[in-house]
Amino acid sequence: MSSPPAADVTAGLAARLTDVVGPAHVLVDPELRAPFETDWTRRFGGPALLVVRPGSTAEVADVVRACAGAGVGVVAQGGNTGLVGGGVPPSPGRSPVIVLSTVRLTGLEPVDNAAAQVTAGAGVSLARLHAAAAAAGLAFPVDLAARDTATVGGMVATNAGGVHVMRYGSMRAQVVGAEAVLADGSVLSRLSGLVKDNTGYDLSQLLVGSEGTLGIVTAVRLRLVAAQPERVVALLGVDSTAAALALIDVLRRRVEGLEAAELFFDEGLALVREHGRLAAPLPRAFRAYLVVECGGLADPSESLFEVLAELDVPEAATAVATDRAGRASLWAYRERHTEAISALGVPHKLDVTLPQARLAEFEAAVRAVVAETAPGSTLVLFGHAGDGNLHVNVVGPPPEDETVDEAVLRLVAALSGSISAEHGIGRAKTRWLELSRTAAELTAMRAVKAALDPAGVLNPGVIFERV
Ligand code: FAD
Ligand code: 2HG
Ligand code: ZN
Repeated sequence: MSSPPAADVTAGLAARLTDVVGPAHVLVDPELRAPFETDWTRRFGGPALLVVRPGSTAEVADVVRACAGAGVGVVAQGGNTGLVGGGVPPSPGRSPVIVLSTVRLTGLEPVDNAAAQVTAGAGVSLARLHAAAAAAGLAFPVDLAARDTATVGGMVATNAGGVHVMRYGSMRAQVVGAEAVLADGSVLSRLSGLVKDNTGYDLSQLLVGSEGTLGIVTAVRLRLVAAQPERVVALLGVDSTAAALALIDVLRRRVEGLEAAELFFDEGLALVREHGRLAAPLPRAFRAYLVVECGGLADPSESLFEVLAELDVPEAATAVATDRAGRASLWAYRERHTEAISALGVPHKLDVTLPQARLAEFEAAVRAVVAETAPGSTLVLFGHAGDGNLHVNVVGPPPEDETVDEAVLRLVAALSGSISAEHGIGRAKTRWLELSRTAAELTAMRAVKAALDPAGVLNPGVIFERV
């Protein structure tokens, strides 16, 4: 993008956008803009010329056209729960942008029972989608702790994962089609719900994981699954990551309806307990903990208990719940890690995947690397062990000091992992993209970006520092 526009460009753009969406939905006042300008972690953000809240796909298209014409970038924002700074403006002094909030794109069509699908506006929250699917006797299988605020559009744009990937896949696996506005204001609409449709490139899937850099998603057609009303959650104490992985290996093969296998450690548990004033989950302490969940049409707990008994998992290492409240209280020990860490300070978040067989090796190595590169900091590890995905959180180094980030991501690359499992590259990891992508892949990715957004209007500085 060109150099920063003069104040009259902002005023002109505000007037033009007011014509499109009405005065109530163009926010120029710094106080009104503020919540849209800083990310959830408080580590990323910067000023937007203004925030605009279009109410329809046609309005989104007009907004994008007006911004492209004025040489101003567009940062799409849903629930602003993203953890890599992709949904907020860049730090001051970068190319000028506006924030396009999808908060008004909340249309939710009735569930199509014949197809087991639903069409949702980009601004629909995950919790609302869950409720709509449940009311129709179905389920939307992606779940994550930010469910009340994270939006369908943001989840598609980041290819969100969450706690059920091992059974149902990530967001990508649920997307049948999408509607989106491209950088030139044209509209792609693939919402008919055809499951089989081999008519060339799958443009809807291209948008999945594109983090607002290829198009503004305005609506999505999503696959639903059979509800699994009978559920059991077990919190299991184990002595090491290797023991946790060995347990997952058996559960995956022997237990019906295994949906989640989530790992955390004693230091994370202590933090969560203190933050949430929670009692100890088990009669004695362990080095590591696994939360597993199974769902089925019939009660899956017998199958789980049988395997745990065969494996001689002691009673003192097992807490189990089948009722809704009990299940939620066991999940709280895992789900509340993110908020407990944020209460300590602004975290460095490194969301990484390793080949499953190297996860235990990584756990030991990352502890050593963090101790060496960020001495005195607090390290909290947890994550989706069933997918080889660990969340490395380091609190202590100032937000702009990237020494520990660099060291951890280089370790991940050396162990053949990925520097982003589920949160994306955003603004946080652009420097290290080549650790996980070959030169040929980067050239192809840049070619896609250049073809769809040659002027770099959509989310400049996200995924690629420069196109
Ligand atoms: P935002 O934060 O608003 O935006 C995220 C990215 O998507 C940005 O690049 C933005 O530009 C782009 N974007 C947003 N809307 C659109 C749109 N309509 N069109 C195009 N681009 C768009 N993530 C996981 O994967 N798994 C988890 O388990 C998980 N748990 C979390 C728990 C907590 C407590 C928190 C705070 C976050 C968690 N996250 C998790 C991260 C976050 O919730 C997801 O990344 C989610 O997909 C972001 O949705 P959002 O609507 O908040 O998007
Ligand atoms: C989770 O799995 C989220 O809870 C957040 O992906 C991870 O806070 C984090 O690092
Ligand atoms: Zn996660």
